Formats: sequence, C-alpha cells, structure tokens
Amino acid sequence: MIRELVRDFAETVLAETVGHRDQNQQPPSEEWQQFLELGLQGVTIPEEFGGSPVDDISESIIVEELARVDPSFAVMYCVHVGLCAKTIALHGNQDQKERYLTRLAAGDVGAYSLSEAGAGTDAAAMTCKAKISSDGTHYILNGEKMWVTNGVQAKVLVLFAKDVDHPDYGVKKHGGSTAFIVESDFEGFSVGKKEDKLGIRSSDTCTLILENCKVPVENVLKGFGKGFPIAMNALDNSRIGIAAQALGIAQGAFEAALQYAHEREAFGKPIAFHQMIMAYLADMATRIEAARQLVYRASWVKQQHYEHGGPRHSKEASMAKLYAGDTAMWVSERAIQVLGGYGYTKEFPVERFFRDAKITQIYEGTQEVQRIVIARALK
Ligand code: COS
Repeated sequence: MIRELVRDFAETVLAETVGHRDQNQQPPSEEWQQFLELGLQGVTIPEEFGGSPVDDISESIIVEELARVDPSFAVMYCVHVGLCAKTIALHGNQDQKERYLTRLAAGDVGAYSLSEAGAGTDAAAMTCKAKISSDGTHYILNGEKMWVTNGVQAKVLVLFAKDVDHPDYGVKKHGGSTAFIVESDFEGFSVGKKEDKLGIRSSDTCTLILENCKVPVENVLKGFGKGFPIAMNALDNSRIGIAAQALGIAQGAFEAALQYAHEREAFGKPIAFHQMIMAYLADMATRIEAARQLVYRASWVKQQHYEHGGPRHSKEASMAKLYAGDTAMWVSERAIQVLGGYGYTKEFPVERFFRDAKITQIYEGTQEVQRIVIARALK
C-alpha cells in the first residue's frame, strides 16, 4: 500500500515538474507541501511527537519510489526523516523531542551538517568551534559547514562542531565533537553559497556560515563531546536511505530503457529482441534485483538492531550503499546506451538519472569509505 501511495504521488505530482526543477535548480517546495498531505514526513518519529512510524523496509520503499521519478525529492526526504528526525529521535531527550520532533512531524524541513571544506571523508578533522558562553547558557559556534543538503530550506538542523573546552579536545582527533540542534533563525546562523551541481539539481546544497551563532546549552544532543558516535550512527542509518535512492534511480532508468527497447525498431524488429540489447536489459534487471535485496536486508537488520538489540548495521548499510550506488551508475549509463542519441538528450529522463546517479557514489560516505567500514567489520 505504501509503495502504491508513493508511486501515485511521484507519478502525478513530481513527474510534472521534475524536469523543470532540474534545469532551474529549483527546490521542490510546493511539492513538499503536497507531500505532507500523505503524512509520511514523520515515519521515523514516534506517535507521541506527532509522527506516523512505519517499519524500516517501508521507509526504504518510500525513498525508492520517490527516486524512481525524482531523485532530488528522494534525498530531501531521506535527509529529513533519516539524518535529522531519526537522529533526534534516537539521541534526543524528552524536551528536545517535544520541541523539535513535533516540528519535523508537522513538516518543517530538517537537515544534517557534518562536512566542511577540509573535513569530508575525514569527518573528525572538522574545525568548526563551539565555545561555552561566559554565563554558561549558550554555546557560541564559529566556522563554515559545507555540502549541506536541504541547507537553504531547513528550519531544524543537527549540526556538528568541536567544543574546544572539552577535556578530550586535542587528545583524540574527534575529541570534543558535539552534536547540536540548531534552528535556522538562531542569531549568527546564515546560509552561504548554493552549489551549482551536475545532478540532483532540484535538491539544494549549500554552505552554512556560523558567526558567533548562539545555541542554547539545552540543544546539545546526548552531552558535550559525545557527537562523533552520533554522527557515525546517523550515517549508518542514512546510508541505507541513499542506497534506496540509488535503487530507485536504477529502476527509473531501467524502465525508461525497457520501454524504449520495446518501441524502437531496427533491422525489422524491436531492439529489445536483438541479443546485445537483451543482454544489457538482463544484466540491468539482475543487478537491480541484487541491489534491492541488499537494501531491504540492511533495512531489516537496522530494525532488528534498534528494536531487539541486534548487532550494529554498519556493514549491511555500507554494503547496500556500495552496491546500489554502483548499480545506479552502471544501469543509468547502460540506459543511455540503449536509447542511443535520444538518451543523450533531455527529451528522455535517462540523462538526468545518469547525472543524478553519480552522487550516490560520493555523498554520505564515498564508495571508498564504505569499503573501509565493510573491511573493518569483517571478522
Ligand atoms: N556507530 C557508532 N559509533 C561509531 C561508529 C558507528 N557506526 N563508527 C565509529 N564509531 C565511534 C568509534 O567507536 C570511536 O569511538 P571511541 O573514540 O569512543 O572509541 C569513534 O567513533 C571514532 O571511530 P573511528 O576511529 O573509526 O573513526 P575514524 O576517524 O577512523 O573514521 C570513517 C572512520 C572514515 C569510517 C568515518 O570518518 C566516516 O564514516 N567518514 C565519512 C563521513 C561521511 O560519510 N561523510 C558524508 C557526508 S555527511 S554531511
């Protein structure tokens, strides 16, 4: 039912505007308002805070179906429900959940901000500073964050900075790293440069500038200096979301190629019945199915971890992201090949899927990082 609900929304609402938004780098603000009517923005939020929880496989299916039509909308959703809401739901105290989960459940867009110009893969190398105010009521944040998905639209952000007064600071590389809940209208917070990107162009990505940004001490998640494991745990969750996004991209590109292959004739028959195209289509379908199984399995392991204290799902999440990201790239490239010259134009969606696919091999941990996580987890 969830798949049908989201597919219907994607095909009727998102499909109408996705091409225009892609070309103009326009965020899906109106589409988000329509999406709120489905009530799926709170799937990672407990009911007592206004959410409407679903199981973890259903969460991935939602992302997959959104990405099958509009990968930009899918990542906007993914960051909102995964990196932002789920992180507050898991690590926030009662007061933080009441103040922020209710807003996120009502539709205020959420974001997550870890990376900086010199701290991407090496997340612990962040330099944004957090210093407690003289009266002890606030943290004062200074620095610049980068690559922030939803950065322009977000009202609530989970943002990481280093508490320079923490005893661990300077001892451990990630010492003093702290997770803050930041509101976009806090004093000293501003949005910087918006990136002009190859793909997912309808998703806004920007820098954030923190100039003596005042964050109340009550907005620290878990405790001072406890941020790094929170950042890593959030990525374990959201890498499954990006894997689901990649899966949806591959599916969308494949369907376009399949349809074209059955309509287009060459040498007296549809190209779908020429052996080389048959081989492409068979390999595309097989890889997509393998990616789907990895994504759903990682989602299931995640649920077991949180509900029944099962082992951490880092390895499964990274395997899903690694394989699905490569699948999205490979399938969308093959899809262009099936469509030939038409695939290279904006008349068909495959060139957009191809551009959108590339980021799934980069963000929320590059494919190289996924291999580090997987290899470290092998016993
Ligand atoms: N869940 C909870 N805690 C975790 C964790 C996880 N998945 N992974 C690591 N940790 C904890 C470790 O236990 C360790 O804690 P202690 O200091 O208490 O022992 C701490 O975090 C540091 O871990 P580690 O030493 O493994 O960190 P590294 O600096 O070696 O970093 C990688 C490891 C490269 C895997 C990590 O930095 C990473 O994932 N980088 C990519 C970041 C990313 O995906 N960015 C994308 C953009 S998000 S805007």
